[in-house]
Amino acid sequence: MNTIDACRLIQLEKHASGRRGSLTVVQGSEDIPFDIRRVYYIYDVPGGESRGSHAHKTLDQLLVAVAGSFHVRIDDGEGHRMLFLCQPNQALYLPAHIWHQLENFSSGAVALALTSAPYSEEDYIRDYDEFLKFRNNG
Ligand code: T46
Repeated sequence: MNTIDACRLIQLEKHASGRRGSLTVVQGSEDIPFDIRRVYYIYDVPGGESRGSHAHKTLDQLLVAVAGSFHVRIDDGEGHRMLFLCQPNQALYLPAHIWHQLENFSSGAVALALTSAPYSEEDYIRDYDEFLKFRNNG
């Protein structure tokens, strides 16, 4: 069972090309510890709204603030931590079993998620008491 200590910030390489701007690459199983099977992104989040508020049974993810910024609250049932994502070349590795919530989105923020598996509603635990039971039985 993963704890919040397994969540970590990964510094991605930034290829700066002067006036032409910057480019960052994420290679599955090289820059991050899983193969990338799916990509989704969250945007147009109104001020004060949050996303997530669930845990995954098996899904590993990488979250990046490719524009703007947001906070990610991570919780393993015993402790919690708040992380701030604000750079397109910094990623949060968020493994399975961690309750997470994205909040405090800045105006224009875009949260990019690279994931280890296709979408499956069965993989979600959306009730916090059920999450605690899952962790205790795991
Ligand atoms: C997560 C946080 C950070 C799909 O049809 N396919 C997909 O791949 C995804 C991710 C979502 N959807 C549908 C399911 C819902 O009808 O899009 C709708 C919104 O999804 P959800 O309410 O799960 O969105 P969030 O922001 O609460 O959660 C998402 C991810 O689902 C989740 O894996 O960790 O962002």
